[in-house]
Amino acid sequence: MQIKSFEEYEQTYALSVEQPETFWAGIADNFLWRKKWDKVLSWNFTEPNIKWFEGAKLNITENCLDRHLEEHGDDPAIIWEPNDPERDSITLTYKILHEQVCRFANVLKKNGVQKGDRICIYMPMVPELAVAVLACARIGAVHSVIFGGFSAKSIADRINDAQCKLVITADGAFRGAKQIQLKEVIDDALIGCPTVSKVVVLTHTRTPVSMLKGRDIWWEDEIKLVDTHCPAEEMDAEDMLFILYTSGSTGKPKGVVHTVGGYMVYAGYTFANVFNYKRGEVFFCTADIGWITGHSYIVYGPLSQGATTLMFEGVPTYPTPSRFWEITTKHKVNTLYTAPTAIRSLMSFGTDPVRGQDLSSLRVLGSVGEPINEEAWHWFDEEVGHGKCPIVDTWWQTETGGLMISPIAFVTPTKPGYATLPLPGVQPILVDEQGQEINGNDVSGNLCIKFPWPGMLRTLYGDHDRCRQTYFSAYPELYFTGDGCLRDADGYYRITGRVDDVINVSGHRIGTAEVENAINMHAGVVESAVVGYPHDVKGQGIYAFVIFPNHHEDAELTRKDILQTVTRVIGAIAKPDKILFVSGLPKTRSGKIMRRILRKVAEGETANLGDVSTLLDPTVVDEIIDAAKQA
Ligand code: 6R9
Repeated sequence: MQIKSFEEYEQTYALSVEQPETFWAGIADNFLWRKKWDKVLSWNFTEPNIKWFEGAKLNITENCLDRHLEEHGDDPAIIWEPNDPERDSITLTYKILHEQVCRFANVLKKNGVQKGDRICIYMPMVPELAVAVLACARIGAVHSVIFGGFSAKSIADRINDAQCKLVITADGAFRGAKQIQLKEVIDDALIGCPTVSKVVVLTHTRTPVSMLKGRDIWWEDEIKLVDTHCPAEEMDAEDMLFILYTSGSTGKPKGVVHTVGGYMVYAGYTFANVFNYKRGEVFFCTADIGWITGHSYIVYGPLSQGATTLMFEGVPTYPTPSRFWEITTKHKVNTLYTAPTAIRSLMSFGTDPVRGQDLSSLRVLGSVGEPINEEAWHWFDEEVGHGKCPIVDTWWQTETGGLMISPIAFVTPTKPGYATLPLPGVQPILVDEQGQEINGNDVSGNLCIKFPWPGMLRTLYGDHDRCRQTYFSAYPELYFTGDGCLRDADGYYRITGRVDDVINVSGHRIGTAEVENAINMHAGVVESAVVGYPHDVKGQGIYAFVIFPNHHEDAELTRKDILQTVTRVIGAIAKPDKILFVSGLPKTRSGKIMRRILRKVAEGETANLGDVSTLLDPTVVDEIIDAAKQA
């Protein structure tokens, strides 16, 4: 499946556009199917209705596990590096991972889980998390993994939206110097979740936890009661594989749905190609499995290719800012796939931490999650890659399932800040506000995709109409990404950032409306408006303008109360970096908040605010500018 030269890329790309079905059938032939498809693709972007490999039967875990056993059963599948460098790392071979997955799948079955049931997973970055994900897939249960930074309320909303039957969690998680009480958060969440009848709890931090009789069971006890024989459930290509919640323009998170066949082919194909993975190499993706990057490039993509995937429990700066480089040295990492925010944060510690380590094993570097600024790109290139490792700047989304616009390592000439060119099968187009295609080069517009690819989302769980409205209605017959983009004179793509009300904080998507809703829940808050602003490390920070007429004399105290509320309602990841108390918000006569103005204020660019004549009360702007200057 690997493309070896730029010429071959061009030919492959042309084939993928001219004969998409032939192209993808050829790729899909590299996977294990119990029965091949009757039809490669049927689609329309109006409803939308997208089906890949219709009629095919398979189980993704047979591709990720069983098919490697005979020849590569003793190869390492997962290397786990704990938060605490003093603790031993753990290696699971394909044989052992297969056994553990089968065993845990039997635990799920024994506890009443059936094909199609939704399972919530809220776990630390430990091998059992990958085991839990794959065990669901083994028996056809739909996993919904929730990142460990979300609050009880966020979890409850997600569990209720998907009507989950069972939750898999752990007592706690280690994150750097901190401990997170996962089970306690789940206990709080489940007060409002009538559909959950069982909770499986893994022991990890050994913090005391409450175990409710009849509901809560220990992972370690359960696996003793079952054996390791668990035939894989036969799935249709279009059966649901997982739901993953992500933020959008409105307050309510969206349950993005991916299906088995297309997702597998897409995650596997993009992994093998873009990173130029060679068997035996160690692939280190620093994301958490709670995000799409972890789903596709820690679990499914690498394992489908028989790769060795490294799972790291901790954070880049613990116990010191050389942790990533120590891990690279210790496990002879060949590919390091991380986020610009991590690079910027590590850059701020200077070159000592990185120069002290042996990074000679590195062959390919990757970036994901947000635009990478040139300074970070060069630092990554020079200090980490020593000028010899291609950097693949991979643009994609939860909704796309896998990489979309990205260099292919050793094939596509790279350019700092550019995701470069579309991968085979991906047909990007730039449109103006009216939806007219913008042709030619040296142009910019809104990024859309005009033809389906196997990894694309199929629906939003329980709300197909919202899926249509969000992605397929802005521009008829196109998938709208929500990103702005430019195409330079060479035809290279550079993603410039979201054009909707989503902000990207440390590579995490956060909806401004979600944060506003959370702030507004705090007693005393009349109204709020949230915008993003440039932040040196996080990429974007969260700036909240809050109307709070009678706040505490000590404004700092009220600010902390608001932060606490946001942490309760969404989770610590959504805490505003700045809160400005104002007496009014700039609104149009029809009552819409003019965020454009607030964005300028947040950026500190108040000299040229543009036209404010449509405002109901233009004087609030002066007041806000004054308040911002004093803050
Ligand atoms: C994979 C992932 C998706 C949003 C996306 C865009 C931003 C991701 C990027 C990038 C510039 C890149 N984004 N990769 N922007 N260059 N290489 O991050 O998924 O969490 O759904 O976020 O992230 O704005 O629309 P997700």
